[in-house]
Amino acid sequence: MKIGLIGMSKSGKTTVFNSLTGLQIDVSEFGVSSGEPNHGVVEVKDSRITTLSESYQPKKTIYATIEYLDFPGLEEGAGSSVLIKGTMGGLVKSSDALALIVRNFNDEIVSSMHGKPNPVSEVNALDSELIINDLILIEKRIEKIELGYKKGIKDNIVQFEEKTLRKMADHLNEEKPLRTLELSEDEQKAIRGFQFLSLKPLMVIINSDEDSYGTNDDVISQLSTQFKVIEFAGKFESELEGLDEEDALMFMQDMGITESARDRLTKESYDLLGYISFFTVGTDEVRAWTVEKSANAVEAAGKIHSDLARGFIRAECFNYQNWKELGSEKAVKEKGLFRLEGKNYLVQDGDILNIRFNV
Ligand SMILES: Nc1nc2c(ncn2[C@@H]2O[C@H](COP(=O)(O)OP(=O)(O)OP(=O)(O)O)[C@@H](O)[C@H]2O)c(=O)[nH]1
Ligand SMILES: [Mg+2]
Repeated sequence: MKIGLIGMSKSGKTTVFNSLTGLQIDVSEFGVSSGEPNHGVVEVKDSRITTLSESYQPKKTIYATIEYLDFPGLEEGAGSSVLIKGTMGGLVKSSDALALIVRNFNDEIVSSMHGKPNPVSEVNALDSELIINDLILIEKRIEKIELGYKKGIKDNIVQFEEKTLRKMADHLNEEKPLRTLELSEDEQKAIRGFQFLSLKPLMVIINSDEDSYGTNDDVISQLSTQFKVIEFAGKFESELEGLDEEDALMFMQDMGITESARDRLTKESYDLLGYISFFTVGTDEVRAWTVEKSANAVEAAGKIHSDLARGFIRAECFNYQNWKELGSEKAVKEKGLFRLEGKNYLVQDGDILNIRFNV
């Protein structure tokens, strides 16, 4: 899973990135960060995998991972941002979800250059950037389609695409992001080749300072009508990284933070994207896999290897929760909770699967 951290200049993206990844990339009030985005991969420390691993004692234990990309800040000014162009644009577009980091901390120098913090207007400005990006993309495509019409290239498929794009443009022209537009299955198919930014799953991270953390309900409830919103104390949390676990926990408790930024964002990301985890276990390897909530057994098998999907016969299946409660695979079988599932079985969070397949 790949999450892109985007936001206005100096909103604390790199600070939050450091708290998520444990890296220590330089942050400063000055200067424009440019060039490549920062990149970090974090294991999802699912306690279920840890417990399974303690029991099966495998040679390898493999957690799921989340990849974070920390992008340079956007400067205000419609559609001019580096985010949207070139390789950087490609990377933003390849993210599964975007986390919008907005400034909600007092820093005199940053405020003198970028104005006082105003999370709500910052979110709106950013959403507008995404909207404009998509409008430009659509206009370019429509121009191309029209050029094609002049050359006599006009079939039902391209006409339907044009109609869909115009419907989307109307929505965007009302300053509404594409994530709020309903599209039929056919319409979704017609635009599958494009990567629209305002269509991407998006969450808002309010980056508050230590003093105001936990007292921003007004802002949070305003934004929550449109977005999934999380509050972080970015700088505070990035400074916990150097401490040992006990001290870090104590500082967090003092602040009323019950879970690390990393754990919270992980949960919210799975939730936002509608992802669940299933596991494979054995003496060789205990491993977590990530699939969409609607995935069936064949799709889950395909995550492991395409051969397993192609030759799929049945999935042996039991659930982590039952295993944990009953204590062993044997006990799960005795209770009749060890099942054989077919292709169309909808995989559940915490399922432990073994795919039977033909080679
Ligand atoms: N008090 C306080 N300061 C913060 C917080 N987050 C970031 N800062 C400060 O704000 C400045 C900018 O932080 P960065 O993390 O570099 O911000 P950025 O969004 O990555 O900046 P660009 O990449 O240049 O857009 C630094 O001086 C940080 O120490 C925070 O939560 N509280
Ligand atoms: Mg930065």
